[in-house]
Amino acid sequence: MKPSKLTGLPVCAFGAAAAALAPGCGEKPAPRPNIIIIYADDVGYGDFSCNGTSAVCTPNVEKLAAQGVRFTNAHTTSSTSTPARYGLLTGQYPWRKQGTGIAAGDAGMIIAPDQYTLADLLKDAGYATGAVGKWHLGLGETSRQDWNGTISPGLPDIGFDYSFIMAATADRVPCVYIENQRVVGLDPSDPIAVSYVKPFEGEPTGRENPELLVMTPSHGHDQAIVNGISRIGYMKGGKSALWKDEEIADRITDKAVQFIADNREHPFFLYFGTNDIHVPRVPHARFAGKSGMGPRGDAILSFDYCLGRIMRALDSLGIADNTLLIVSSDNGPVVDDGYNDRAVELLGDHRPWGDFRGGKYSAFEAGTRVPMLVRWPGHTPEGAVSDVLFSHIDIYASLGALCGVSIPEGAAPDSRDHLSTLLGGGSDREYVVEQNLSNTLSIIVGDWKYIEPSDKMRVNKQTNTEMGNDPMRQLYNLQEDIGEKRNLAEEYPEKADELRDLLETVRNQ
Ligand code: NG6
Ligand code: CA
Repeated sequence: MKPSKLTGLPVCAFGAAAAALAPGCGEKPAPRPNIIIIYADDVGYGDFSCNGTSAVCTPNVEKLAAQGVRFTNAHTTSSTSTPARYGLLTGQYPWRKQGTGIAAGDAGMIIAPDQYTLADLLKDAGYATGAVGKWHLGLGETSRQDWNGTISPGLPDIGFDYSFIMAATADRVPCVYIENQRVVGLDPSDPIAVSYVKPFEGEPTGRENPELLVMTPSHGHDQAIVNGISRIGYMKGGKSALWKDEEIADRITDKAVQFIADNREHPFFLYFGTNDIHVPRVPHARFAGKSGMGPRGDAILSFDYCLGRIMRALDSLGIADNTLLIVSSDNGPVVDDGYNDRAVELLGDHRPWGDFRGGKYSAFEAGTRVPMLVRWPGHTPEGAVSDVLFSHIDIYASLGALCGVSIPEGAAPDSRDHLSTLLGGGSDREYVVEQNLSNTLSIIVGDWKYIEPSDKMRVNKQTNTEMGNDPMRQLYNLQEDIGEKRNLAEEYPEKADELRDLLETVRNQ
């Protein structure tokens, strides 16, 4: 049982249950704006032109920055997708829960139905709730889902009224859209089968049939072939339901815009996970070749365009002023993430990681310090830059505070209300904890960052990422050394001890 779920409360009904959430006499009612979180995939701090190191112009992100707050010190909880999304939606650090690492496309639900998610919270506050786009948090009970029926448990069990999702990532099977727990466009006479264990007889794979590929893998990604691109995992059937890679951005943005339009009359929460700019990068012909940086740069243009569509939809429906729009990324950037798409060769002066060290997968700043923009007209300052420390883990409690609802005991244990920071104000978080691919933890307190010792891989040679792992403990002063070049742990052992102890305290909480 969820802690205090108000089950059966119709969307936007204000019956007895909603009355229980109402403020007391004399208190100002919570304003209840619409809430949209656009969670980009693998977009680095430096990938947006508003952050100064991008060779790709992102005009819609710039417009958002001019109308709201641009954060320079915002952090996701993890440098990969599944744990970052888990932290965002549950308010619990992912390293507290087993099985929150990068999920296979056939993973069972990683957020248990009895967990009280951000979507549950907002649904109980009377919001219509929707999830569109990349999911990557598992579906069904186990990896033996029936992709041809209703996939259950699913998103309604964790608070989302509506969903139109990709099960995992574009480079993982099944390569189909799932709307409200059912595969879209499936022909029952051509059922889908998925395996992450063994290939299906007679089905070509990237490994065996490279002659069938239009884009070849640089590492991994040599299993099922869909649209001439080999993926992770094996899949058979479902031909009529397969997505077309170059249409993904349009399809999911259409659905996001539709959800907004359908719910314009009452408060809604939309979690929109873009596929851009994750591999395989296959942007629409509108963007192909337009950035001069190959598919990775073109995918950044595609992201920006989709953001523009959402912003225009809010304007044309007349609800932009009543909508809190948060744009960020699940983790930092990677250039070669497994396909030969010339991303490395064409990078030029573009610096996806900004001035930070590392990248996706890493404990260094580029792994988890992500771009973030927040706009709520009349409530966020215009064109402001915030250097205040902020973590995505706090989005949950901050939105709870915004809506004037209390979080049931035991839910969102690591999330704290930093609404004032989210809206561009002060109130520093005392510390931020981050996790890399190897589950090495680091902690930032003020100017200082401590990375715990780790024997794990130091450099991922495939992606060319410095992972931030070192058998020696690391201490950096981010104020003086944002590139994390000088390990000060030996020079300031007491500071290192202090951060280590705080990290242990948080870990054991
Ligand atoms: C890795 C994949 C990478 C990407 C990542 C998940 C290989 C060799 N690499 O295992 O391409 O899919 O998982 O990315 O398979 S994330 O942004 O969803 O976390
Ligand atoms: Ca990602």
